[in-house]
Amino acid sequence: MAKERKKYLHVCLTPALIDQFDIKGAIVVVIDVLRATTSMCVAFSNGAKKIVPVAEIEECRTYKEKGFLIAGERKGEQIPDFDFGNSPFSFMNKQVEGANIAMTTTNGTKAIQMAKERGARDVVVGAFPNISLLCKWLIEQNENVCLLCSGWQDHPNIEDTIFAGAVARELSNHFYYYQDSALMADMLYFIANIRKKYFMKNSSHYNRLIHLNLQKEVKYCLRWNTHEVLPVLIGDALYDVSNREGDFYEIKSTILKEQYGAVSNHKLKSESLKE
Ligand code: 3SL
Repeated sequence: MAKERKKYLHVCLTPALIDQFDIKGAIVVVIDVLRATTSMCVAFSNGAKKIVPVAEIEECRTYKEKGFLIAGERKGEQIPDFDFGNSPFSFMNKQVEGANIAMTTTNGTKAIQMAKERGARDVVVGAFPNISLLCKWLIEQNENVCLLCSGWQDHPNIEDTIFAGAVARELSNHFYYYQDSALMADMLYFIANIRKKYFMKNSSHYNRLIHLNLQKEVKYCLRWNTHEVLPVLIGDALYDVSNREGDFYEIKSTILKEQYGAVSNHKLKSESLKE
């Protein structure tokens, strides 16, 4: 019997490069370590029902009338009149339990939308709090993977690249590195492990957040495996699929049925079996 080919692992260092990769049918992991994808993990771990990632502020605001809590940040600061900004600590809150949340951030939510629009099979959220569970799930899926670093306004950044490198290292026995960017991320992670403080302290977004007096948040975002959650985009919202019963396609179909109600089976099939 022919040996099955290993799947590819891409690392896309910034959303500006996304069209260099064929992500149709692949799993895209959106990474925004400081702080969007970390905050999403925290929100789910505190019981959020779903999170709708929205690129623009105005669109996010419209969700308030639909009974959602709205969260958003620009330049690191909470958007006035929103319920939350983008602090992981703000989602450690009773209000979050069972809540529907709409969220807009400078880079993270935009990257999620971009991956979806380009026909990814699945879009999943990655950050240090859920790194091990994420890697385990990616290995089980046996599908091409693209690690999409949100970066900062279309520029690569150190923290997302280091995280991509940590994931790449963990997956390296199971996947082919597709481009040098995967190897670059892997090497940066290796070097950063030796000089952790040097890399973080010289990163632009670290310094942006430190100027906003957010040292504690940065420290929190860099802790590994603090939240066993796996937020996956299903239809228009992220759901934590980590503790749902059944196989992944069953979970997707159930959630899509909830979203679309009695819409045609055809629609359901085309969404849930997108491969
Ligand atoms: O860019 C983003 O999506 C945010 O995570 C940036 S911030 O950390 O909230 O400034």
